[in-house]
Amino acid sequence: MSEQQFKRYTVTSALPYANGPLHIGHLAGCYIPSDIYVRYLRSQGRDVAYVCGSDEHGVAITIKAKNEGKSPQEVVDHYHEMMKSSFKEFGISFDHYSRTSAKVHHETAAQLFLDLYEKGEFVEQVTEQYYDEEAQQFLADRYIEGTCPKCGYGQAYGDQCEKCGSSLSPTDLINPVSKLSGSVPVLKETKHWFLDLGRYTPFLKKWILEDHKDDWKNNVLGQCRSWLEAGEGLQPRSMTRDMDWGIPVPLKEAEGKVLYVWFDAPIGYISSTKEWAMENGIDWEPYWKDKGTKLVHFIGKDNIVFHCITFPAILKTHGEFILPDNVPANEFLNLEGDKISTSRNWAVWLHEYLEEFPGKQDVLRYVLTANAPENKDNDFTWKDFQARNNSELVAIYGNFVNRALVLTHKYFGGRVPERKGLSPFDQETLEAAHDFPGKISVALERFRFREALALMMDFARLGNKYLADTEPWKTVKNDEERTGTILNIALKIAADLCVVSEPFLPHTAGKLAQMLDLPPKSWADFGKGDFIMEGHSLKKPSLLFEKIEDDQVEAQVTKLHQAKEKNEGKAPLAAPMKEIVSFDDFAKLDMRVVTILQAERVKKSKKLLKLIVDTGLDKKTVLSGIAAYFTPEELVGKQVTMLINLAPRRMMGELSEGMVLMAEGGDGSYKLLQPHETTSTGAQIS
Ligand code: B3M
Ligand code: ZN
Repeated sequence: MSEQQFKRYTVTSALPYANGPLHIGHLAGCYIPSDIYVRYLRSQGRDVAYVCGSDEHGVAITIKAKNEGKSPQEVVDHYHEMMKSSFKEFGISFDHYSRTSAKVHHETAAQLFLDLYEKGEFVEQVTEQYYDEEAQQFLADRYIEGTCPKCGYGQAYGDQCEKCGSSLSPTDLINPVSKLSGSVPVLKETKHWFLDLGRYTPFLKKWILEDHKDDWKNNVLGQCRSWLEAGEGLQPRSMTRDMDWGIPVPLKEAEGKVLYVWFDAPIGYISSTKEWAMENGIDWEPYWKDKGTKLVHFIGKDNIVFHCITFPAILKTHGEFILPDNVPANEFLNLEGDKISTSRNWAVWLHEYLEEFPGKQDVLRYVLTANAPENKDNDFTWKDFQARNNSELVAIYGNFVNRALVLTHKYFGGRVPERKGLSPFDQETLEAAHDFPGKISVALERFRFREALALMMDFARLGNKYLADTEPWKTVKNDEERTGTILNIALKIAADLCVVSEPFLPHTAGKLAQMLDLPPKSWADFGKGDFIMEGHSLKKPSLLFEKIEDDQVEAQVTKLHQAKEKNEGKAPLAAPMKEIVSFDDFAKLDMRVVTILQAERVKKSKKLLKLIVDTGLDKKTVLSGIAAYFTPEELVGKQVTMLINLAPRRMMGELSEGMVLMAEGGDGSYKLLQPHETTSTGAQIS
């Protein structure tokens, strides 16, 4: 379909996980490109719904909550607000920003699951999955860690090894350990609902590899090809999980199970559109169901399989929905030559940037677009940030606009002078100026944002060079009419530039429009006459950009390295403090120095040791989860500390009558607590 034939556009950007603040990698990956695209479409007068929201489900959230000692709800509430405000500050102009905890979303996702269930699209399967007996929980995806069978990396996740990139399933891991309790998980049967992706392969192959081979980006086609043409074919994927955080599976027999986060999250685009439409009294359905709608998903490369394979398979088989017309995924942005990493604190955080470079949102938008990882991974450096600001935004765009306005005020009292008697150079310049909006359009419609931005800057360069070559500050000495023509042409370029730069630099374009006192103009107005006329009065100019000094960027680089060093050298984070207890509650605990008399392994348990201890009052049996750290032999005869009045508990068929006290290091190590010097067995701890 050619561009003009689309009646409307539904544009989405990946729903960011509400488990941390946003950084420049997020902006560069999918939020700036989608915002540029949408601002351009609106300027063309097209009908657009631009939707996004926070992704609030999945293990990404529950693990963060556990690490912070908070509830998942507290985590998502905090980051949802924080992300929403960063997007707003950077001018990301969503029509609607929702969240997957929203009621509409829970209902929409559950309904879609039921629709597929009723059509018989799911394969129900009982499989063995890892279960943590101590935490009494199945261990989904990233709740399990172990050694990668492919490369030997010790901390591979249940779904992926971050070292070698292999995608894994939990049972592939060697020496799996539960991240919840540190215990060795056991296999236990559980039922899940699988989507047999293999069934959709012929359709997906035709739709992606044939129908879209010419309009999708190569990096996206390449990944799709490797999924679709892999030897073993697409494997069935479970669309449900054993977890208590998420959208309950809407089936009676699925109690305690929730929808897989990658089933519900993309449906969040639909729910967000519904919310937007409801709030504005519009019908949401054409935006998802009418063939005249162009659906575009902006994402990062790690989300390609879900947006090009899983979600379209779901939409297609459901039957009522349109499929994406394009999925212009970006590659990754690195920072100062190294992978951006939240855990290593190697990132430029948006909320910090806003504090340190107030009012400079457009500078970051500009640099991240100029260096966008459009076809391959790319690097952000502070030196390049400074150079692009100083030698492009300040020296070309800012300088051109400022000269045109200041000179008009100086020579013509701020009124647009008449254009008379064009020189060949004037004509050439006007023709070139006339061509820019069209060229930029073509690049934008093809998702070539770097190219479009470079053209926008070339347009400013044209204006800047025009003034440098015509030198109105010299002609003014003896030819006022010529000077007027020059400034008229310069102001025409400035007004056009204002409109074409709005998608890229919305804050700047807003200021420029004010200085020019430009009536509301948009892309659709090109070709309908000049935007500002002779005699039009301009407002007072002020500088659009300012130079960034060496010490400012050096401070950023230093900060980055310091944060990283601190992070690498520092002791693992201490667990947060538990609730305050009264002295009376504390006094109820009977803790003693005891002596270990016997120690042996517990059959069928990799974790437990059975200890017989002398408490000074009696002998007690204790089952302790320390088999991974101590041999029975080294324990016998040792004095350790123990809580002796803990209610007895049956474990692996044995009664445990207390608890040996241990110190759990943030690195996962366990140490026994022993008296500094030998003391009498039964000594009370107070
Ligand atoms: N939250 C993953 C991510 O941030 C995920 C995207 C969902 S898009 C529907 O990489
Ligand atoms: Zn590996």
